[in-house]
Amino acid sequence: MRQKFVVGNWKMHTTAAVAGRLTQAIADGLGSDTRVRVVLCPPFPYLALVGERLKGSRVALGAQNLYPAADGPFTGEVSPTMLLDLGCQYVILGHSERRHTLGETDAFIDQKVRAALAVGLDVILCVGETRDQRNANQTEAVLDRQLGQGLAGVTAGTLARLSIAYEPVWAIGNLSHHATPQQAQDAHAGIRRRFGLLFGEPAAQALVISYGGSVEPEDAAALLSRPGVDGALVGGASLHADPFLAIVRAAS
Ligand code: G2H
Repeated sequence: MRQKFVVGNWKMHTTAAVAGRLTQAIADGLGSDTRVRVVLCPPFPYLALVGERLKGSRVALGAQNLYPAADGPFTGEVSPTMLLDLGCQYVILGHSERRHTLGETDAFIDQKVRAALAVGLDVILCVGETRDQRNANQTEAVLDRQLGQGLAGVTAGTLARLSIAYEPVWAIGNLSHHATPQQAQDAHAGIRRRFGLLFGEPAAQALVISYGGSVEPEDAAALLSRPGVDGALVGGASLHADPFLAIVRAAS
């Protein structure tokens, strides 16, 4: 039985004041309920502040990115151990905004996954096809490629610290075009099949696969009740406590 997983990805939003208030409201709203694993991923500058507010709560801290080196002349970048120092347990890697807006390749994402796992961070690896790729029936091929290359550095010993987020690019931040529960279920089944080929059936059955792409409280229950949809990676709706808490409740 896979525990449901809900992650708030704040992207490049909030201020210090808003981040503090939002964290407090979410931690208070969740109380001691541990049915769903919950993670907040604020922007880098607010990690310490959010981590401080999360102390004693059941919510874990995650980052939205890292640079795959221990240290060195990488101006503006943040290393895996710096994230650990700040109290992060999780890191989101391969998000489509980094793939498509910032030009990250599968090979670079592979390096990041290896670097994160090597220091003990839990990785949330995002995969997903564009609208054109879906229309050209390339969804499966794209997901296979992103998984094959993104998971090249994953070993049996690190499998338990990995989850996948299926985020169809055409559904992100696009309330009029989110994936239907059936589309999510089908894609998740394909990801789990592929994962089974790479790591074996028991690992595939244990793998947590979340859906991301304009998840809102109104559609969360329908998505999260589908077989194989184990969680939600939530962007816009995680920027206010009430909708985010409603999504967590829908996952319970
Ligand atoms: C997809 C998601 C969170 P949103 O990017 O990663 O954001 O829910 O705003 O589409």
